[in-house]
Amino acid sequence: MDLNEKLQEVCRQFKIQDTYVGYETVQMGNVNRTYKVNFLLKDGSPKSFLVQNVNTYAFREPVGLMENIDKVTEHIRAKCPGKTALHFHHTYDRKTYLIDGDNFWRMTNYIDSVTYNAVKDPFVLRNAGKAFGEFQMQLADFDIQLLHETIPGFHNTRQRYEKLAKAVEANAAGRLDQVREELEYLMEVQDLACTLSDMLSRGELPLRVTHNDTKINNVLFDSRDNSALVVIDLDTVMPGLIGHDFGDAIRFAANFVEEDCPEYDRAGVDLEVFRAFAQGFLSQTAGTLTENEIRTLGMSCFCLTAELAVRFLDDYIQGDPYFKILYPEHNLVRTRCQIALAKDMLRKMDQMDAIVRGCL
Ligand code: GN1
Ligand code: MG
Repeated sequence: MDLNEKLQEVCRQFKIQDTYVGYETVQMGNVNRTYKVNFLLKDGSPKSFLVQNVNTYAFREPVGLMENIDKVTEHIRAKCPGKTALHFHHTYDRKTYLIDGDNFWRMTNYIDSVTYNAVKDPFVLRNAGKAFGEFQMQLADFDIQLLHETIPGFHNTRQRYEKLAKAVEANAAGRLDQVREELEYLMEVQDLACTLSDMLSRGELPLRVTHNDTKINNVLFDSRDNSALVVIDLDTVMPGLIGHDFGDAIRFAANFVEEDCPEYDRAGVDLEVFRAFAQGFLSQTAGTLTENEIRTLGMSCFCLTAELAVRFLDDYIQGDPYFKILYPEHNLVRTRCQIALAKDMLRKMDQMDAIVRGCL
């Protein structure tokens, strides 16, 4: 069965009975595969849905993951009933997913919106910060115990380093000689990169319910006025630290270049982007943050950037089992770009800290 037939069949299983027109592959994320499927209604008007093939190598417990998403979206919906929301379709046996062999499918409404990978407009950035801050606040009273840990130790940087060390030892893809310099740098900054993880182990930072994958393209915006409609990609909603959400958002949005840009010398943190995002994020969250959380927001950006460099490098050394790649060196280029960004963050740490203080 080719993909076209497969998607048609998946839609049928999710009880869509309209006339199938075709699909478009959506460039969304580095882990799952996403398709926009297009239909014609009886009256001839078009209607689309999103179908995703969840990567079960990354998410070993996809059923638990869907349970998390259900609970979290219901919790938010109860608080803001009229708001735009992701809605997961159900199969004939009332499941929000369809397992077929190795494939794990799910289907949601398609929300007409715009997303941004790279944006400098402070208005958009403030709105993105606000959206993630608001998301965080909406889940402040959500019972952490209800959540499955969809990827255990997801932002446990120490554990990420241990995994890297194992990959180095195995050298499964024979790529070790190409990555000596990157490894050396990451080992040199290991303790600093593990600041958040270590503080968490010592009980110095509170666990919250966090999004954990706060790329700015996970916020859908209204194309008319650039207001934020909804935060998407709830696969990694888990107990986490505020710095995981803040740091990852800055890592992605405030970089002068995209995260896989091969011109490493252009990578770095744009402080105006940092400021706009921080203003939005802190406008929602400042009142609830502890002094330790505030003090580590700037450092969280470095931690999350170094952590992702470790993950990209680990994947490259292993022969790319985890992240989708477009060409053989993709994970190496990603690693180098994140390292360049991390270095610039260390240079600008005092400025980032000062901006955070200025937002309070
Ligand atoms: C993955 O697939 P996507 O783009 O939502 C990854 C994130 C990384 C990101 C880097 C579950 O997110 O942790 O920061 O790639 N998600 C997972 O682009 O591993
Ligand atoms: Mg994601």
